[in-house]
Amino acid sequence: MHAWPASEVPALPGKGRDLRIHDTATGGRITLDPGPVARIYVCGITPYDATHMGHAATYNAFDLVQRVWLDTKRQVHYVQNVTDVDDPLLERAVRDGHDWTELAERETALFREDMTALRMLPPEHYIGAVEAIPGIVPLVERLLDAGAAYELDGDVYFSVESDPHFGEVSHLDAEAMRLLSAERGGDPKRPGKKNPLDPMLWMSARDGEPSWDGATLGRGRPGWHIECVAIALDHLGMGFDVQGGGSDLVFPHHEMGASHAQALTGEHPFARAYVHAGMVALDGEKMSKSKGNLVFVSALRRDGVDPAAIRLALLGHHYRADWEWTDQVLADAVERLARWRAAVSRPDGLPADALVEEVREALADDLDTPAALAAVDRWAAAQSAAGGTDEGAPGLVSRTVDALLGVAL
Ligand code: 5CA
Ligand code: ZN
Repeated sequence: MHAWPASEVPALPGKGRDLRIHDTATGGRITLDPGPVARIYVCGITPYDATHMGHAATYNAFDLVQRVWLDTKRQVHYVQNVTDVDDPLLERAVRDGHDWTELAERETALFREDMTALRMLPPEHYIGAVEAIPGIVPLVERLLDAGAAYELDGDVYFSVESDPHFGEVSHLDAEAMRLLSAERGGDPKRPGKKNPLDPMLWMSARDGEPSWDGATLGRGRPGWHIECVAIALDHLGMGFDVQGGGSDLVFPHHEMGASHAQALTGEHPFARAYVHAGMVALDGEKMSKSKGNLVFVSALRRDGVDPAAIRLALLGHHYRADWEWTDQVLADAVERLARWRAAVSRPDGLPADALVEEVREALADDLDTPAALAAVDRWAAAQSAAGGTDEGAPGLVSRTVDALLGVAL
């Protein structure tokens, strides 16, 4: 499917730094060393409701990863999926009496608008689960042939024991895995499974639900993890640089995805770094479509909030932190945006070469956006207090904030 229009990324003088980022699998910070073309896969939305601030915060983090890479003069090969058929989407469509395809199309269209407004760079390949099905079926057949999958009453399950590296993304113990599996789309209690954690690869057609031709698998629809594996392997191959998503995807989604890919190819690792954003909460609970405690990007836009202020509100928190959305968070961002705009709209100003390097260094240091914002705050405060004579400075600051933080002043 099509993605959304790309906003221009201004080129800055000099060159950015290599990104040091926290990798969930190793539990520490690693320096990414992509080649001339960096490869990133970011898990996309399940389009049954509008983009909320939690989604926006997660996509903001991975947009910054790309902006740092672009600043090192690399190309970026970026792939994102849309889980446009899955249980929660079908359940919502039934609950509201909507056609599931129309629901998915409508919410995906709104997501594109939100991403465009927030100046998130679009993926080169934006792929829906439904359009990936012809590529998923042969992968499931291969896993069956290799003995890494088995059939249970017409459904096909992946055997976690087939991957010697299973567990190396999340490092959770079996009990924690069982609890999270039950919470996040798995079925650990289903009788007949070889291991309660084994996830479904192919679900045979159910009455009243959509299904597709699965060749030797029979009619059905794909499991969730194999969807992202098929899309990532097709467009990026093994050993790509970053797989990204929120921390609720560490287990089972990213653990299972890594195992599927490793069992399929005999290679390790699937991704060189697994990077996870913290959870945004509202009223003390994780913002989630299933709970309904949501602040939507589109609703704020409709209320006339400048998308640049929304983006600054996200940037004010470290991407790995769990944080709470409040009216005050937005009010602070609106006020900061006004201060920055006033500072860059003076005809000349304080030299900003050092600021460019400070912002670069902050982002290269595990995307430390609070430090990057503090550096711009300092320049803006000094500029407002004293001003300067460097004619190029305001333009350089606004290009820096645009190129590295995605905020148009
Ligand atoms: N379609 C799958 C991924 S393949 C999915 O998780 N979709 S989602 O719509 O539920 O979430 C999209 C992205 O937003 C995921 O990376 C998820 O981790 C992230 N996300 C969801 N809720 C929050 C939240 N409250 N805070 C931060 N990120 C969140
Ligand atoms: Zn995914």
